[in-house]
Amino acid sequence: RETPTSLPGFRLWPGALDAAAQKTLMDQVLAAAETAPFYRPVTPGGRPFSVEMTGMGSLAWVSDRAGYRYQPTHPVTGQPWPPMPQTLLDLWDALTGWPAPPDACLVNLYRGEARMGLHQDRDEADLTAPVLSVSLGDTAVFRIGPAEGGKTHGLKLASGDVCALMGPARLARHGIDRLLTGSSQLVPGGGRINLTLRRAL
Ligand code: MD3
Ligand code: FE
Repeated sequence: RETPTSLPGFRLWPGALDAAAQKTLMDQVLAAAETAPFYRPVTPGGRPFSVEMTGMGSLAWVSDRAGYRYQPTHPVTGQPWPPMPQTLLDLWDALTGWPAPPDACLVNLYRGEARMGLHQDRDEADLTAPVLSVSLGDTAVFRIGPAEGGKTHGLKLASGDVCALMGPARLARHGIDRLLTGSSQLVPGGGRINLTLRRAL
């Protein structure tokens, strides 16, 4: 698969997780969702996201009428987020080499027509720290372009693919156009799960 050479700081590891590792991680996410169920956030304007979300780790990103922020508790249950699986901490170390561990994992669930519009991730305190993304389940068409705007590049993210956004790519505009529904059987009931590991604080 081709990677966008025009975006220094974007790295893609196709098939970084083999089938067994994908299944293990899927089971860990499903176990976490038992105590921290997927919920549908709303924008500050009150518009529901088409993506459902939950989190793991000491913090996770939330959105509601009060705005976007990282918080230590699930917005529906009020309970702390479940811990980040060690496998994800190890993956962060191996692929980013960043000296500090991620403190937040946002878990996005896409089903059917769910998508995510082009945006920048800038709610984290330290925008020099990388973001690591792990895709599970159906393949998605991911779009990424320069922070300043301009031409974007579409590429497929398949189950087991991992990408990192670091340095000059950290403020890239990016989103998910659509799913290739039925391309994987990994997510029970179908769809795609994306995990993003970050340093929020
Ligand atoms: C590029 N998630 O959670 S992951 C998000 O597939 C988000 O659910 C998408 O965008 C998803 O904010 C895309 C790939 C990704 C994640 C973070 C980035 C790309 C990024 C941060 C900066 C630049
Ligand atoms: Fe994002």
